[in-house]
Amino acid sequence: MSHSLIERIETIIVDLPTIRPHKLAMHTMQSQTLVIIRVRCADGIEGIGESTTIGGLAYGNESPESIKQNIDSHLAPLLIGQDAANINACMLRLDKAAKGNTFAKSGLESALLDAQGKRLGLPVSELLGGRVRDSLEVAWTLASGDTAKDIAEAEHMLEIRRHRIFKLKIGAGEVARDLRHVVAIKKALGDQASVRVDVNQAWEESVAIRACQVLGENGIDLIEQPISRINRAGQIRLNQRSPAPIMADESIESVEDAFSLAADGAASIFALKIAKNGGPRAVLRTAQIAEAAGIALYGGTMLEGSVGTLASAHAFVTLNRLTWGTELFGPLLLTEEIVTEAPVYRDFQLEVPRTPGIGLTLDEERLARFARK
Ligand code: MUC
Ligand code: MG
Repeated sequence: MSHSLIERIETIIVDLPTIRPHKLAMHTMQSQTLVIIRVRCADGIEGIGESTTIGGLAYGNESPESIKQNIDSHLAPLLIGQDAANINACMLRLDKAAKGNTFAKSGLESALLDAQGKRLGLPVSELLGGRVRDSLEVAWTLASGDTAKDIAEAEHMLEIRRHRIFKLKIGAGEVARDLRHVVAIKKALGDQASVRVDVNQAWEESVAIRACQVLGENGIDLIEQPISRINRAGQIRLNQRSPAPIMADESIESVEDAFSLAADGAASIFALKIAKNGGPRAVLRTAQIAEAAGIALYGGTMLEGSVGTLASAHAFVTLNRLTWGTELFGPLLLTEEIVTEAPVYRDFQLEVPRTPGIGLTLDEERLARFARK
């Protein structure tokens, strides 16, 4: 009888303050809510994972509350009594019984990987086949909504050598104003920085055609999800016309989505997100599809806290080419930590721990303080 049987799964909703409001096309975040998952095994090992989204139901199909409920009522009972060391069998069991729910599955898969890493004394990156780097370039999102504030924030980040890639969240306002905002920031930063935009699906194709042209002509390096994920034909046309490369983000809600986008030629870059694929192992399947299709890679985020961020990072350090870097800055947007030692950001990079599992320990006192009552 295996000692690594799963005995207990706990889900905890945690509400944390952010350093400033974070303005996206569909929602302005005033705080962030994490779902922390603890998987307790018979051998005394506990794996931790995180399932986090943005703005309740504003961004994806799952909210923190639905993630917790679906794990507690449907997914956890399927795993209790199963062997935590067989992650394949555990995840197949979930996929067989539950459609979608990739955010919830991602947190569970992360926790199983963390537990197995701790059991074997290996970092998650090594369970995923081995890392080819120890750190990842990390972009910062400028999303205060104010041009002058965003320029000052970017200059500060360059000065302290924390970020040299900046992503601007646009699409909520009038297009001409958004374009002026982006061009002003690129002009102010010049060649010291890579400036990119994320429209979060807000434009219609008729608007995006001109806007992508202006962005490309003004030195913007990358345009993320300019139009709706539903408009596949429009995405294909834009990918052919835009002078700046188009990245698919919301268009990828599963590994199967990634395959059909690649087959259609609807983007030249994929944003990889563990939450949208069903975990750190699942996201690597999307990466393999992209690699085979000649599509470049970017390590995306759902603005997770430290646990979800490092779970993503362990997957991303195994990739051969991560041409567009990552945006794993979630912990830096939060004013409070729930782990004993925060991830280290240095010299434009996030360092990925070599300690067993994900490499983090929950701070019980802080977790209790910020857990939703
Ligand atoms: C998104 O759409 O990419 C990632 C960074 C950020 O500021 O928002 C997220 C979500
Ligand atoms: Mg995006």
